[in-house]
Amino acid sequence: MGTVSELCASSFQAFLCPTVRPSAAPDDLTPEEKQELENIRRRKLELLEDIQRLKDEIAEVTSEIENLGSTEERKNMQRNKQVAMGRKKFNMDPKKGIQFLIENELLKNTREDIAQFLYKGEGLNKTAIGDYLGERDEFNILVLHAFVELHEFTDLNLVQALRQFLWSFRLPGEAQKIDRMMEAFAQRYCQCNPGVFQSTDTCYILSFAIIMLNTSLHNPNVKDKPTLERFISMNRGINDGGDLPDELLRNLYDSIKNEPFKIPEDDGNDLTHTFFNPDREGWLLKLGGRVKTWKRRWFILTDNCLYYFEYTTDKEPRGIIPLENLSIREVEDKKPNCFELFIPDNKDQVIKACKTEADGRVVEGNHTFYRISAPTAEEKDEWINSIKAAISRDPFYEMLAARKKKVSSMKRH
Ligand code: 4IP
Repeated sequence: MGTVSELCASSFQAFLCPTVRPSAAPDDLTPEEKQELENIRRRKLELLEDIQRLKDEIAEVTSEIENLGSTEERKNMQRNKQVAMGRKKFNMDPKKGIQFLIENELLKNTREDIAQFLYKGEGLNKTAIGDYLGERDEFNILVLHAFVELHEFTDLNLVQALRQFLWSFRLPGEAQKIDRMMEAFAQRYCQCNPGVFQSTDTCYILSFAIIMLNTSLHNPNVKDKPTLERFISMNRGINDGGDLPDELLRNLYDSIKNEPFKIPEDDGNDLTHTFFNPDREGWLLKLGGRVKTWKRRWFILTDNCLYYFEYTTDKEPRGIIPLENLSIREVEDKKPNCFELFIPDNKDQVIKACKTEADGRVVEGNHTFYRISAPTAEEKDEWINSIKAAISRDPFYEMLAARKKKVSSMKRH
């Protein structure tokens, strides 16, 4: 005969392993013992029912979780697809792309969220980012400021900050846009580094001096590479009438000299290549003004003027042609690879220029057009492009010049 505890143990075993049937109650049990055994059996059944219920519940919850997972996954996939579509749209038309993302609740219509999206820039074309940030629209300007504020420039020197900034999007070619963006940059830099410059204008002008230095030092077309001394002297008086420390300028100069700016989507047509510095030099043939003789002259394109020299080593040019108000076109001539500088809509007017007479006197030129022949078709194209870039009158030069004048004329207190 099993004891109650033995019976309990076998019941417990049955409870753990329900397929094992407990043995039947022996006949020689007292009524109390029988009752107790009965209670245990009932309890066991109840527990088994509980377990089954729990199992069912677990199965139900698991299946719910599984279903939930797959809907969540589906939703995520759908969302990712839409984000990818939004990015594509943005790259084709930034405004439409942003609108699409907002309409599909993938982006909040706040300057902070949009700025963050552009700053992360995942899958976005940097030219498109630049276009969006450069827009004149009031909201875009707010986004631009939020975007610039996402950059951390604290304790960076100006070149390091510019490297970071100019890599986060591609500067658009339009003067007003560049002005707005560089103004926002200068403000942010000064905010992160108080006390480095006297004013935002100083930071703005020096930023451009650095961009131009980058071009002059690294563009193979520029033969005359500025020295540190020239860079320092070019930036005299820009700190609200005072000079910036030589040490600071030296560090910036060395940094650019050792490593040029990295420009996004660099197709060689970036502002740092052509916009600021279309300079070029080389041998060309030039037709005389009154007397139509061809002369081989060494031409230098710089400061929006064409200078020509008899020899490369000459200090004084034989002639200077300011390019302002002139146009350029290709022309056919007996000489190969010809192009011509002329005044649009006025073929009889003499071009404002100066030349040196045989006796050394500097006089006004006599040309109504300057016809020039390049040694090769390729050089002709390069000259035309460089001259075009130089003569496309850009208000940006004026804006920059005005700012420079302002900070140079300020008296420091
Ligand atoms: C001269 O011809 C040269 O071509 C000059 O070129 C030119 O002046 C003169 O133009 C032209 O008469 P000759 O040397 O045969 O006399 P450069 O000054 O390069 O020597 P430009 O104005 O082209 O410099 P006119 O306009 O002075 O005739």
